[in-house]
Amino acid sequence: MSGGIRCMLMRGGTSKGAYFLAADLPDDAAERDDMLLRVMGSPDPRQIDGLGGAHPLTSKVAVVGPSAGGDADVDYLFLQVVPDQPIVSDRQTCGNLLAGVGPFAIERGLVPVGGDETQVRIRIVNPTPTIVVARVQTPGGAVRYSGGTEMAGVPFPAAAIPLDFPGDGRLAFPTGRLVDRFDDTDVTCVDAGMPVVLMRAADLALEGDESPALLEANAPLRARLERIRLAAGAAMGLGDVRATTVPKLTIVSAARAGGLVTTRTFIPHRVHEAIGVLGAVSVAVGCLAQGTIATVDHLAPGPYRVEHPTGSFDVDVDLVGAGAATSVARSTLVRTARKIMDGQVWPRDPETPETPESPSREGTP
Ligand code: NQM
Repeated sequence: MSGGIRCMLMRGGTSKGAYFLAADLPDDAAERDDMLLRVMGSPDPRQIDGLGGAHPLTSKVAVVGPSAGGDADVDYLFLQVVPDQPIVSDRQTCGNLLAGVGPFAIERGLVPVGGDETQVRIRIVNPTPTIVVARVQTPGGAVRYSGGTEMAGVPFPAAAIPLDFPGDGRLAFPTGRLVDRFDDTDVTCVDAGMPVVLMRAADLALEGDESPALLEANAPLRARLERIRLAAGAAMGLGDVRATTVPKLTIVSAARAGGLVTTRTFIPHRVHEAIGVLGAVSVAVGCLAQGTIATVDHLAPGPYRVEHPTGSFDVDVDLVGAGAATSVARSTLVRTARKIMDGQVWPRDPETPETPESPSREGTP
């Protein structure tokens, strides 16, 4: 494929990514991933030769097409393009890019406009199929991006896009236990859409409100967290997670601003400036269930405010069952998204050799 490829660049929640129609990409996954590395400018920590923004949160791809099943309008495949390594991973989804999928599907004519609000039923195909309904504002027959909804981590308000997740009956604690112990640390492994390992800040000799930069600079902490992550990943049924971006690691401590909990999240090596969408749902579930390392007692009804480095994220979630048999009955949250650019992108030539002085690929997703 030597020509340009149709592509829309969008901010989805607190992330940014390239959105493609599935039909515009190679069918073969290996061919597609190789092309996406060349589109995004990987492997290179600066991604200077591509669309990627030199951070995992701005090096993302959404692939959208008509749904294969009858119960959704479109299928959404998320791909994490690792900035500094030649890795494209489909092992996680992204609830932030998900916010842009409804608008993108309408813009590309996959879903007809349905009045002032268009509901788009989206099947998240990776890692486990789940259906979510996005409510997109479409006054006058066109997607409205501007509006007054503020989101921590995005300095400019925009039109709200509520996302409704019906429960799917999946158990939220994949090890079958509410508390596990890895590397002499008590953890809770939870997965309510994003596999996350919860740890108490005090157990890691932290306060819990350290800055992302300070946490990323703490090499002994990072080494310990990686040992915990590898053990937890295997226990959660994710296999060998060395080269994958899941599970995430969230350090929890008491809320500072009247919310549910304070969080700092490794995704899994860089520290999130905020928190992922399904990551926040998983954290909330870990706090609401009794008997985990993060249980918060005496809760008022939701929505629950998950505090993070740049503000907070409101998650509305209802649980069914108790203990290791807990699952999510439903959850709802609100994001915003914005179309930034629509056009064609030119991947670098597959024959282009890397120059010997090109930056080191040492690094992690
Ligand atoms: O948890 C970052 C993000 C995410 C993922 C990450 C996300 C989610 O903020 O649903 O949105 O954890 O890699 O985009």
